[in-house]
Amino acid sequence: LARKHEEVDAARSQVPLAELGARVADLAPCRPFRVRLKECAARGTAVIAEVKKGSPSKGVIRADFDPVAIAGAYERGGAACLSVLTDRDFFFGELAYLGMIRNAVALPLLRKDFIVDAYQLHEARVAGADAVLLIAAALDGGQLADFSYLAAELGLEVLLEIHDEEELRRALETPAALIGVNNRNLSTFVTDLRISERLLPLIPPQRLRVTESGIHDRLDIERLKDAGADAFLIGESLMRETDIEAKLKSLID
Ligand code: IGP
Repeated sequence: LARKHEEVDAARSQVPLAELGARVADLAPCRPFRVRLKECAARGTAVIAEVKKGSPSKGVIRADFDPVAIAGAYERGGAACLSVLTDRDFFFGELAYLGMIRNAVALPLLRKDFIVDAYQLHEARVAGADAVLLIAAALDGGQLADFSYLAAELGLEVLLEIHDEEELRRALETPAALIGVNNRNLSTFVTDLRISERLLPLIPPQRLRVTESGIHDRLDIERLKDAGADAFLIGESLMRETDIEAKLKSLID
């Protein structure tokens, strides 16, 4: 995360916060992330499909990576919303992918990155995000509260990611409407759907319950629905497919 702070400082010296703030005033309203998930969940299966070239544990997972083409395939395949990796150092992402994808599809977009500074929330809004990921493991209670409040002021929705009971307890102290249970152990990178089976039932149903990582097929989705999942964040198993649209359709119906 030290590297992330350096990255933010570099961005801030290029475009000062005041300048980003001034741009926010002229932006179109955000696309409704939670409402779209709820509508898709009511009709069937709400998938947040992730645009991700690679990851720290797997390296590059798609050599012919074209973020706009992938976003189009996700939209045609019936995705509810998209998650866009913007972290460059670990996930081969770019902030600019948000704007490119926003111009190409009508779906709400999540900025997937490591948010450690309020500057990144302004940056997300200006770049074209409708929602941001906040990771409980990386933020203390004060930061979670401050970032949630600022996100709401900027019109951004928050997906608050947790890995265990202690993080869940802190998440429930914030107003986050969307809570994500990450099935990936942060130190080993191993995914285990039993993490969602343990934690999803502890989340009050007024919050929208998202399960993240390690979801491969229709069987996984049925199993996680039984545990109380309202929405599914899926990256790698889609990104590895030649026919992304067909794979997504097979997960949804
Ligand atoms: C997607 P998967 O196993 O389907 O590729 O996982 C998503 O959950 C994962 O990319 C993720 C992530 C994160 C990435 C979850 N939380 C935080 C970066 C930062």
